[in-house]
Amino acid sequence: MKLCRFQTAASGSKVGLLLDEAVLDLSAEGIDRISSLLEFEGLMGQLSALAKTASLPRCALDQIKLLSPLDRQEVWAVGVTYLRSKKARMEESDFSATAYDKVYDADRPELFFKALPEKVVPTGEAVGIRKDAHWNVPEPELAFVLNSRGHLVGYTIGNDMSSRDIEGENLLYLPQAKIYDRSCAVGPVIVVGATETDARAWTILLEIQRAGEIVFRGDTSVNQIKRRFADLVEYLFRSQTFPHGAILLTGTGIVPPDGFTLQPDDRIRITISGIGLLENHVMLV
Ligand code: DO4
Ligand code: MG
Repeated sequence: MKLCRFQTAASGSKVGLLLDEAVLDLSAEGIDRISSLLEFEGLMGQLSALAKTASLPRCALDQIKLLSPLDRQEVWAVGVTYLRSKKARMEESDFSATAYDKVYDADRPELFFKALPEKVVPTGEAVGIRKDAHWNVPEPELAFVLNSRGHLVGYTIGNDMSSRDIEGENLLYLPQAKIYDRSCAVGPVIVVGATETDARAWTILLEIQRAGEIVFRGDTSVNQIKRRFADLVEYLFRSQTFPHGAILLTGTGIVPPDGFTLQPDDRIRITISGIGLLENHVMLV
């Protein structure tokens, strides 16, 4: 089952169930917030029943614009969950290298705040690269969708845009490397009903296009994530409540070569095999 937020030319934001050829408009059932829907007990059963409700309005896919599939959830991220990320972080920094080495093997993961929901960029809109950075990359990541009880109720795709020169200069600059205008994209949909075993079989593919040419292509498997999904969620919810749930980006396992940096107008295409495609172009912010 795929959930989304969308709008039409005539409407504000709505919650929908994405079918092959159309979106079922769940607002006709009084469902107007995706974060509230994700709180339902027996979510899959409820969605299956809604999918069979013939009276629900359908909107053709070419008549809607997809919004990011979150409304009130904070976005957090976990870092250094793939060996590839640990190596890249150690290479880009000098005196902070041991911190990355240690956190990769530590019980406690690296967790950091990434974005407020209203700052998240949906598929089709521009992500940002900072004007004061000269080494910028996308980080294509599986994202957990968590309700307020800390239940992993779905999966989506996240792009943890990052300025590698800023994070490499000094670990204390990490918030500036990670949090700025348009630094986080999430979407296009939330997949409900997949297990950790299903998700670990998925592939993540990153393609970057410049003037119509592919300038970087890389892939990884979700199964390369070193930590158990439940452990990541447990640490995020330790001593912290999320009244509207949260989105957790789970780290990157794809890092372009060191000579590569994003440029304005590049197109970033992130595909996760069980979810779909998150596509954004790049602008200076
Ligand atoms: O420690 C820096 C951030 C790492 C990160 O964002 C990742 O591994 O995806
Ligand atoms: Mg990341």
